[in-house]
Amino acid sequence: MTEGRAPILLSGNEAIAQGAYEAGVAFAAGYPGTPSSEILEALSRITTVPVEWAPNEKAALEAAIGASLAGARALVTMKHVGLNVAADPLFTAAYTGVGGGLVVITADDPGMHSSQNEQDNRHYALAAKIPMLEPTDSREALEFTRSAFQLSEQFDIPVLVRSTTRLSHTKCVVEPGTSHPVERSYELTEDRAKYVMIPAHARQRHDHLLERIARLTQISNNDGKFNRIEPGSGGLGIIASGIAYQYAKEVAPEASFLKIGMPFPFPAELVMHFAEGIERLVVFEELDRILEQQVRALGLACEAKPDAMLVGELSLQAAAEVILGRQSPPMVSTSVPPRPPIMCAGCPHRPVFHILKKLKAFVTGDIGCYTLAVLPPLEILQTCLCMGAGIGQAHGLAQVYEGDRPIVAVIGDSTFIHSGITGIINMVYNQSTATVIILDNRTTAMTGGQNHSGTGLNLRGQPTPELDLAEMCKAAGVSRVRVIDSYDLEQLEKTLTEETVAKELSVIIARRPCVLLDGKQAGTLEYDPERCVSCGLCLDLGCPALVQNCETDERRPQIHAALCNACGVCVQICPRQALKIG
Ligand SMILES: Cc1ncc(C[n+]2csc(CCOP(=O)(O)OP(=O)(O)O)c2C)c(N)n1
Repeated sequence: MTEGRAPILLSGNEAIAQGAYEAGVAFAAGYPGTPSSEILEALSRITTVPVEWAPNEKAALEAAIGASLAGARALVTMKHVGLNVAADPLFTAAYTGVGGGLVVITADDPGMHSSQNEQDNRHYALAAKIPMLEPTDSREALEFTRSAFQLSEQFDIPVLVRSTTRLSHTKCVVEPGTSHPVERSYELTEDRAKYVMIPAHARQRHDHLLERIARLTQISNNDGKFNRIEPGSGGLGIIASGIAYQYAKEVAPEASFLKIGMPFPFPAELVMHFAEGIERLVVFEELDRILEQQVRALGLACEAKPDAMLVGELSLQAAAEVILGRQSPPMVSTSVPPRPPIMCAGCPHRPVFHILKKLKAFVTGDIGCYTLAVLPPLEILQTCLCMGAGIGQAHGLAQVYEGDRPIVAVIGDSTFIHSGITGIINMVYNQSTATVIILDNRTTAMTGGQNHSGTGLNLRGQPTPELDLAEMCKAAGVSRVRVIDSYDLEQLEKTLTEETVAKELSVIIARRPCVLLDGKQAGTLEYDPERCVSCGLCLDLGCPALVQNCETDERRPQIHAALCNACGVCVQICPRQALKIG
């Protein structure tokens, strides 16, 4: 990604970063989350301005609002569910408006490739009264992001840019431009009527917001840049946005299109104009019926997808079915062997779950690599709702459950920093008896290994003060805090047994760097078939480096030497020393 006009291949995420760079972004913050994570990483490679991982999306947005207050152009990135976390400042930022342009990227995940739900964040634009731009490819991702900063300043309002997984991760040719640093000095602005949202000020700002949205509606109807009519031949007219537009265009290139690049404010006049002379109007959009409902509310008859397509991604087949009324065979062979996600060989989370299983604990979970403990053969995770929820759930369970099973919450280090500490404060305050295990693998592994406040390194990998999770829990009032090595099975079992029987809150920090950070341990795993009694205990770990030997019906392991990281956990489990690190 360089300056100049030579066309290059960029993913949607890289194009968003390039657009922000070209707009002269002066501050960027976010929290990782697929499919958005690469935006800040790409931006950090092409600019020297502050580009930061925040502990969560709310903190990221608030920091960007601060930079914008001083007149700086500021970018915030997050995945769709991140906007739930950031929604509180977002809604009121629509009232206050901005100083420098403020652009919020929401990367949605239709089909839930890597998410716990597939909410359609276009709803946020309507609910918060914030304009939204929705590009259909990398070229538009760049242009729309650049334009979003201008719109934000022109209309004194944050601007949402919505991407989806297909757009974020698909590469196409774009022509990058040069950066245009904004010529302004950043000042401390005193404007309490605009920025202090006491009810008396907020009422006025709400009126002002409606007036700003009315002016933005003119852009939405008339600008031609975001929402535009592409005349075709015949009587078929298609209203489409985002990636759905690409599918529709491919199956019906002759149709007339109203391409929606700004779904909010909705271009009602343009839609009415488009519908004139159209014999058959079809709305084609991914996830919820947001455009369709607004088209129908204008009294226009239209066709749209069946309910079955409210779930998951659309496709060329879906477009053919809805627009052409015909079933078509898949354009790409789908006979790819399934490859279910699995914790890596040597993952330090695995031994913790092995012991929890032994203790028959009821484990409330959270989101991260460790969520995979829900799958066979571990099958021990009982809940996964949203970041931080496992701690709250364990507390609630422990307050009412009177049986013998230990109640244990597991949470990753990044997730703990994101939203775990309030749960701990709640547990201390309300005298919980549950156990919390922080699975501290020194990274945000699930989303690609990003640094966070606990790693001692910032987004660019430079040293920065390291948050001490144990001290943080002690400061919150937890008296039983223990730090152990996740690979040390004996210590793990002893500690977990002691802490789960204790009738008070304990926090155990199970620490060991992610294997993808730390690499292979010294030595090579060796197997002695003479000693093996086929108990299968090693196989029950579910390590991909140890699979059942298919040449026998007995539960004997076979070592995948190329995968094994020589963590030695299976060696500690084997009761007959049939496995050893040589
Ligand atoms: C609100 C929200 N933001 C971001 C994400 C994306 N995400 C899922 S898990 C996770 C953190 C994983 O890191 P950690 O808790 O340290 O566990 P690890 O994967 O390292 O085991 C992130 C950022 C999300 N699901 N929800």
